[in-house]
Amino acid sequence: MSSADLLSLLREAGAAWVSGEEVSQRLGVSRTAIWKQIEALRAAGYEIEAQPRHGYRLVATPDAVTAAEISAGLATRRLGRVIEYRESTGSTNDLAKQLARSGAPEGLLVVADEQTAGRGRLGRAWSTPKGSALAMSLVLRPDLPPYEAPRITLVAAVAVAEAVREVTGLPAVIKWPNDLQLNGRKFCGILTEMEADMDRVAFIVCGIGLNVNLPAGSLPPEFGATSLLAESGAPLRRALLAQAILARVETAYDDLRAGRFASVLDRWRALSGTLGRAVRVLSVSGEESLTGTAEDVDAEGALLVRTVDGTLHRVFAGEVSLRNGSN
Ligand code: BT5
Repeated sequence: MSSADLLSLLREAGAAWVSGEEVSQRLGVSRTAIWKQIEALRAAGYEIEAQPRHGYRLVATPDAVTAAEISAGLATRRLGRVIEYRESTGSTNDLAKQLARSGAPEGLLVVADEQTAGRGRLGRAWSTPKGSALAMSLVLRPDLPPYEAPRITLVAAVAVAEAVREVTGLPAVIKWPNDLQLNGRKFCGILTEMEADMDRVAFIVCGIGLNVNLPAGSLPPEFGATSLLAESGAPLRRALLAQAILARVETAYDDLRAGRFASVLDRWRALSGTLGRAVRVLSVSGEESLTGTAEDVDAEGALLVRTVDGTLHRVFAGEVSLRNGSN
């Protein structure tokens, strides 16, 4: 018996007591073994009442992103059905890539309570303080040519924006190419990486970093960052948000695989804070910039920017800043 088995039994019972005898019978273990697992669960932050006459009762669960917490109530069919949890790891994207290389199936989720070397694009760092953020990476094996891989970033951005709106009611918007913002401040970043040959993607790792319960002011001001807690004033159970995100990613990913990517793009457009705005796009090297109006995003994830001379430019990478506005 693992503590996860005991936990699901207690969860099943809800607010009711489960007798020691029932636990012993259903899990086929001794009272002493049960007690050891109760202690292990308590050490992990679960509040469990124990009374000789009644048995055991689950009173409170910690805000954990463990496999047990994310699995309980997860409504997906394929994504996140297998979870690799780490209390602390360098980068969940790195671990997911390593597992994908050794054959991890589509849908594997790597999640960590803390990242010590979280990564953004172009070798930038991503902060994931312990106990308050969501850092997770999905292994996907879509049948796509490599140039269509950026679609996965659009899929994830739509899914996160929809999930955050659903769970918190906050008006999350997407900022091209891979940020999500609230009130012009970034609370989530997406890092999509792939391994491919010339024609086909071997696997994609889609990493999502989200500031959930970070207190306002806990990140350096130059990040222009915010968190869901800072915006709503209410702490949120991270596992609940992870479940909502996974469910939304699965739907959008199914749309992509079934030839309905146009519907994902339409939702991206509707959730975008970039389209229709006057923008300045700085190239990856930081040496060139383009000023114009962000007109649209295309099926390869490129931003279409119209400059004053009327030319439409396809921009594949870069940093966007909104003119006459904040970030
Ligand atoms: C991103 O890069 O926004 C992608 C971040 C992806 C993180 C996830 S977490 C799970 C998975 N495992 C990983 O190792 N990575 C993925 P980029 O657009 O390059 O933005 C990076 C910049 O955002 C940094 O240079 C900082 O300015 C800022 N930043 C760093 N940490 C932040 C945070 N927690 N919240 C908001 N901004 C942050």
